[in-house]
Amino acid sequence: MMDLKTYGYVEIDAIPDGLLAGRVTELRRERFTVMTERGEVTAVLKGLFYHSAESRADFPCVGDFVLLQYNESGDSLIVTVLPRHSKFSRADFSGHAAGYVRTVLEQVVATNFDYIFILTSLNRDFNVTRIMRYLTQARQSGGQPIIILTKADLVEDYNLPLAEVTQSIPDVPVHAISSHTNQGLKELDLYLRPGKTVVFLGMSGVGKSSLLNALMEQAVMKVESIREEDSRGRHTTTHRQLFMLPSGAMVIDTPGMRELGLFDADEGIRASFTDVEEWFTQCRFTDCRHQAEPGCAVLAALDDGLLPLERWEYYIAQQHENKYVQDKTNYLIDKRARNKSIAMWSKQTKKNGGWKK
Ligand SMILES: Nc1nc2c(ncn2[C@@H]2O[C@H](COP(=O)(O)OP(=O)(O)OP(=O)(O)O)[C@@H](O)[C@H]2O)c(=O)[nH]1
Ligand SMILES: [Mg+2]
Ligand SMILES: [Zn+2]
Repeated sequence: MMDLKTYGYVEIDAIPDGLLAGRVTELRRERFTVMTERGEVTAVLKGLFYHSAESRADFPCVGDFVLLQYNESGDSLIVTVLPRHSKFSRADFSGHAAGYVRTVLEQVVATNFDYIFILTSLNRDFNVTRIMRYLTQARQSGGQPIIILTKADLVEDYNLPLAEVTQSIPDVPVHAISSHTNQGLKELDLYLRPGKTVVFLGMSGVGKSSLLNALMEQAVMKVESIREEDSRGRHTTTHRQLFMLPSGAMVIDTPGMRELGLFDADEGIRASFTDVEEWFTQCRFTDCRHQAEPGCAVLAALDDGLLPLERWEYYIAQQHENKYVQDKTNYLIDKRARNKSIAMWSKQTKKNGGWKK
């Protein structure tokens, strides 16, 4: 018998008769692996799920605690997803054909984690702006972001990039590590405590699965070499999976993302850029666009060097990225509403005996 509590904290008042609680550890296509007190079971969604869920984001995801109808001889049925205490989502640009984005959906990457490890390689691809893009999203997930600089063994001196990160992002812990030499891994014990869950995020090839393997002290995930010169990852990991480390902490390994769309990231931007937005309150006009307005505190701060130009540019870049996703989403919602009204209208017309009476 396994105690589900070791798989993280979950508040379950009373489990209805005949149902079993568990945590989703793996998702491949439509089939879930769920850790329960009866051990690992495979499960699918109960049919009612497809009718009651309002969006795909309500579907169970790796990290979720669920209730299921246990089936001894086949797939169990997931009937409920329990409330999430954290969630990381990205905008999913599926249906992306010939530069034409057809759908932007919220894709939930992982849930119920305590920490988000944002991994970036110290190789040539090192880029602080990219870390900040992940950070914006991570800050509103409900988990605590930690920045992990990987492949420290590939650079002679990582103190420079390390300083660059701590300067741009003063409030988030940063660790430089190597999964090949185990350098810096001990520092991570701080987070990898029993019952805690960590999700690994970062571009393909940065070494997420390598870090997992190093922490597991065995190869549980496939790792494939990349060309370090141009850092093109091979998208080796293709599904998400939760592992329990020897320490009793859990890690969710994820596939590297091609692009990280921000999803409704307004709040995250506010959290990330309080030092920038503080200047806004000092502009002469409340509707200042900080472009050429007289009495603009942002322009003055840029002039005086009190607000570093790079910092301001990061902020603008982030705003644009977010607006892009929002516009796409609004467009879709408008379109959906329009289609719905057309459908209702034609139904009504039919009921009234057709268009021409
Ligand atoms: N030198 C060095 N190479 C590393 C280190 N960690 C990972 N690598 C290499 O980087 C390449 C990619 O590693 P993976 O662990 O597969 O990367 P990933 O982030 O899981 O990639 P995806 O699954 O595609 O998202 C492999 O060749 C690893 O051996 C490290 O600490 N040092
Ligand atoms: Mg991987
Ligand atoms: Zn201004």
